[in-house]
Amino acid sequence: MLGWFKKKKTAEDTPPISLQGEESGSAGIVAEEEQGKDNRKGLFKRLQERLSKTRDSLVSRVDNLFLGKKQIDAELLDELEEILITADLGVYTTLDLLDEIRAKVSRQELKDPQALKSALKKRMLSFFDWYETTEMKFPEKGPFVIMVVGVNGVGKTTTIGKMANKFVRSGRSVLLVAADTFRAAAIDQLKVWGERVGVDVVAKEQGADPSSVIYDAMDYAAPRNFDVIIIDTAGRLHTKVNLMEELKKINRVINKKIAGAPHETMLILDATTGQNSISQAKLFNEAVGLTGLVLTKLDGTAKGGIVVNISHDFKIPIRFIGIGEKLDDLRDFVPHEFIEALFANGASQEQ
Ligand SMILES: Nc1nc2c(ncn2[C@@H]2O[C@H](COP(=O)(O)OP(=O)(O)OP(=O)(O)O)[C@@H](O)[C@H]2O)c(=O)[nH]1
Ligand SMILES: [Mg+2]
Repeated sequence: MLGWFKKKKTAEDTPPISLQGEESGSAGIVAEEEQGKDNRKGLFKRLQERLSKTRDSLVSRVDNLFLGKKQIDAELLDELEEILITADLGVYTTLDLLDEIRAKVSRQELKDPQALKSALKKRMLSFFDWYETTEMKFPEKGPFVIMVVGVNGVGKTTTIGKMANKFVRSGRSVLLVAADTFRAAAIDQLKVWGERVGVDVVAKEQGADPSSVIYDAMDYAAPRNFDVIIIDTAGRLHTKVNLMEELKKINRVINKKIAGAPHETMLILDATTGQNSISQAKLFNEAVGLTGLVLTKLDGTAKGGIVVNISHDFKIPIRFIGIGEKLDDLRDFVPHEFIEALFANGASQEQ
């Protein structure tokens, strides 16, 4: 099985590069040879730090629930419910989580805060059980085409830059396509990312038909054997029917040029918008059939519980999470690492 972001030469039988392929600390990109266990620890620590707002609003508050209390009673469970909803786990996910907790409490299986936190963590993790088979794979032949969609300002272009960087560092050649022709600044922004990462960008003038940019890009790509083509699209409100129709058209054009493409239709969601991202995921999925999600800005929000909520409500894999504005602030989403980082400062450390 071909792993994702794997060095081409080590393509078979090794786990995906995932977090090991990233840089640590603020010094920027470091040589891959220096990366090992220590680096992994550093990366985990950074993830933990970047999720601190959510941890404070969720796990630390759960800890505080027990101050001055010796047992788990109905009042405490009501408070827990409120905490989970406030951290944006959503009503249904929260109820689902608490159903099991309540049953365990009534069976006297949960008697102290430790046990309760541990049960919460396990149950949250179980919402990601279906993740086993979701790894992205390159097509047998031709480029892997990713179309990136989302509402305005969620971090599409930034995520594309960071993703391109990941691909390049894992030995892939990348082409970026500026199909967001709505603003001149959007085109320039993608070009800047292209320069930064050292990859080609196909762009036309502001106001050009996005589909025509895609035609040009595919013609440009055809003789050049790119491994990955990433298409930036204009931010659009998920509730605007005509804009969603435009996306469908772009989709058709891509498919006409490369059969089976786009292989990945990736929705970028801004985690700070909390529950609104649920309706964004729903409507974009209905319009263009999503194959992957990215949750950005997890560093700036106490509402990181949305990650758990999304996985509970949609069986669309979260490919990456954004935990900052820098090039290396895009992480592969690894459910157990995420949950572990959320709970890491608390006393509950077991899996
Ligand atoms: N803190 C933080 N900021 C982020 C993250 N991802 C993106 N941003 C910031 O979010 C802002 C918007 O990012 P863009 O990439 O321009 O968003 P966009 O979706 O392309 O926006 P439009 O093209 O206008 O729809 C920028 O200031 C980014 O630096 C993240 O993971 N964390
Ligand atoms: Mg953009």
